[in-house]
Amino acid sequence: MNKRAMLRRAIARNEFSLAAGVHDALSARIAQRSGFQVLWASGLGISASYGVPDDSILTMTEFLNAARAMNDATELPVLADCDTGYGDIRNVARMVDQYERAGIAGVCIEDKVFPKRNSLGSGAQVQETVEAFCTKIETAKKTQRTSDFVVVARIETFISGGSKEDAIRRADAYAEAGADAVLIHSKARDGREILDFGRSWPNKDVPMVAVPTTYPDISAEELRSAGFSLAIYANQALRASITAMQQSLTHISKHCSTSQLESEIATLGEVFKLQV
Ligand code: SPV
Ligand code: MG
Repeated sequence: MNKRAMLRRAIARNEFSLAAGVHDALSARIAQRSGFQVLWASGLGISASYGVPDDSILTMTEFLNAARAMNDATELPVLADCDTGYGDIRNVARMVDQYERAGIAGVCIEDKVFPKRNSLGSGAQVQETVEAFCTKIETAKKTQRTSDFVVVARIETFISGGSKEDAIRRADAYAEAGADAVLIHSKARDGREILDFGRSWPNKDVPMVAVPTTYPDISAEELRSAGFSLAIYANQALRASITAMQQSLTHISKHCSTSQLESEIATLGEVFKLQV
């Protein structure tokens, strides 16, 4: 099965899958070996790997190169976080053309105005009009050459303080414009608005995606029961690696030795196994 068909199957309404947010080929391989079905080429993760904010600072080419490396290194389908589509509809058309040529299974674009700010940070969150974003989705769907390329529409209503009614209105409009799935994002700590949205959206054909970062007490199983098909664990690998690197490097600089650390860190043999 090709990777686009794999992604379609992974997110089908009657299926449930887990995606790991990754930022390079190495983290993508580790996610594959850990049992995930889908890779999320995280804009936050890729930006962090360059040491810059996730605020539309990197170019499309830098995000694409990272997604291509993940795709080439694994058998898993890559769903690429493409922020706002990197500009207006002409940027969206170029983006779809380039990601599709690189073999990426699908792209996700969010209904915020370019340049966007990371959804979980303190920056202002400015949403596109429904009409403007529908034009972006239509452009993406018209541009794709392969019928199974996936376009996910991400709704930032809850991120920008909007209502459930607005989120549902947008989900309906984006589905009508041709989106293959909708991602509903939230920064609430209890996850209630996400579960509520999942249970209330009447569309039973278009898959729903959630990103349980700020609401870790909601399990993947609860998301599944609320009607979601994909849970994206977008930044846990990045955060785990930051903690591990900080602890190990602080240990070495303090003790000027690695003898007490060796059993805590991956062996070179494990590194070599990830390089095949
Ligand atoms: C990402 O991983 O880049 C995302 C999810 O878009 S979030 O950081 O929550 O916006
Ligand atoms: Mg992102």
